[in-house]
Amino acid sequence: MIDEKLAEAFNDQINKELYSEYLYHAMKIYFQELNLQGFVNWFDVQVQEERAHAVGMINYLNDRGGKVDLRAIDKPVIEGSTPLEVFEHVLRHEEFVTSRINHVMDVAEEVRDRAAMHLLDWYIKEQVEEEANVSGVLATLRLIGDDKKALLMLDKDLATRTFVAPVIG
Ligand code: OFO
Repeated sequence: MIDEKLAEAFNDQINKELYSEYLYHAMKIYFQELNLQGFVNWFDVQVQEERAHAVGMINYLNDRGGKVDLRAIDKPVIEGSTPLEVFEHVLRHEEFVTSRINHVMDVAEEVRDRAAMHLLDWYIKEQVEEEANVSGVLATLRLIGDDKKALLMLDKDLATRTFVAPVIG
């Protein structure tokens, strides 16, 4: 049976992952309105990944005999009004999520739950990848500046991203 304090940390993180899904849905709609279909695809993959992250924790908590407590998801608010600013927001958000996953790991260490630490190792590695992915797009957007042609080339590139269901744990 999982420690109650750790179960609470997981429940809080499940809410954060579902919020991420919701936020990226809002950003997907932002790019739909700009008719940048490659960006739409990039966020669609992001939405699916966040759902998988949440479900991974829900299933884990359930397997460990913890009570899954789904909470209200905040209204997503996009900070910024240009593609560059939106991606700056994505990076800030992922850095925040990384800090929250680290917090769940801190609790797992405190209650000496080795099985949970093993699972959380996967999430910590995943956050490294998340931040690297976003930083890559952000760097290109900074190079692009106001060049519309270059923006359309990036859009084409982002259209090739595909969702691969993660094997969590
Ligand atoms: Fe779940 O990694 Fe992004 O937020």
